[in-house]
Amino acid sequence: MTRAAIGVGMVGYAFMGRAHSQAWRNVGRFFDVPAEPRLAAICGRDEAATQAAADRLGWAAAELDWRRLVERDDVDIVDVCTPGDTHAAIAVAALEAGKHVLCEKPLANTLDEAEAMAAAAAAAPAARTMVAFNYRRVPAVALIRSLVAEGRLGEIRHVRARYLQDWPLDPEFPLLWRFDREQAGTGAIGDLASHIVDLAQHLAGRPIAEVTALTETFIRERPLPSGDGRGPVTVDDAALFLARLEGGAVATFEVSRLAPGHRNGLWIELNGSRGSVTFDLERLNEIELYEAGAGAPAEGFRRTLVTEPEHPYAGAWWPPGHILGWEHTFVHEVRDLLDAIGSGAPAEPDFASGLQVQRVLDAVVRSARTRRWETTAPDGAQPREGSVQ
Ligand code: SOE
Repeated sequence: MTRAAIGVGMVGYAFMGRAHSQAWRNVGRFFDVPAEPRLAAICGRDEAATQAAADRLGWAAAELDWRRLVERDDVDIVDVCTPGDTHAAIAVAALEAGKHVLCEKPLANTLDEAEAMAAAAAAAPAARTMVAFNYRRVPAVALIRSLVAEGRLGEIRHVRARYLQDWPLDPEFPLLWRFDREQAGTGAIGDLASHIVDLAQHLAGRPIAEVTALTETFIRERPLPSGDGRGPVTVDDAALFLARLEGGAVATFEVSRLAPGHRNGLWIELNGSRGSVTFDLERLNEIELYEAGAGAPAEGFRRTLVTEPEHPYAGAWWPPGHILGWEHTFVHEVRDLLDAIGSGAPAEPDFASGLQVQRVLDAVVRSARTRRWETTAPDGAQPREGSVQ
């Protein structure tokens, strides 16, 4: 059977561009998607590099101006894989042109931009939007979400999350865009905390209502990429914060880019009134589940390998025990977006969910500055009485 085709245009071709390209290429090989992605065009500013990326990653054409990419008739989905300072302009233009949009995280660099993006999405109800919080699409994480939704852990009381990396540990590591507030908005907050804030809210099924935070920049200047002197780091290296979720759960978060030995260490635990569950990205095929009531001597955390056909996403791949990796999360992400486009159901997390994460990140930045609890409410109002106990 021949499937309908759907055209994809991607802006950016670096790390995330490569990860997303592989997802668009492979999704139809493994999942029964309603339309087969056609890799219509990829866009970048450097002509030779963009053409080389098109050839290597399998895109039919190379564009040098994202406005032209967005206007192309053969592009139905615009995939935004650029630094945060360009997300809003590209995504809003794409939505106004009637395209579906997949956008890398965090949704934007500022709350104003995120609000504009969510408003553009609301004004284009036929378009599906999705923020690329890919860790929701680890089968083990998706399984945790269903266990929580079924009530297997009882009422969620604690969420405990950290995301630690060490790639810029060397003070001689260059001052890339990720260290520049103009281009990246924030440092570990936008890059790393955005993921665990999204996971915490998604897994607990409740939004964060207020936070109290501290941030630190340990390495305050780095060599300029040109090799010509040094420049200031204008973002955070690390952030720690406490949060209250609506409905009474409490949470702790820690993110750092300067945690030696932690290459890409995302870890999250939820404790409910009846059980606990933990997930560690460095062992991403597993969960550790504790369910109270088994009684001695069987009571304790139990490891489950999440590769059975009945587990989320896993059945589309290999036989049980044939483990999956990081790149599969992007395949799952575009599968879910294509399904939403096909069915007309909302994609998740959409721009409204991305905006909620942005409100939390904004409250973290404010709280680190004011040294007070800060609300995530849009109008700055304190959480409604009773919503946070
Ligand atoms: C770098 O810190 C990075 O690539 C993040 O930008 C990604 O979102 C994360 O998934 C892996 O680390």
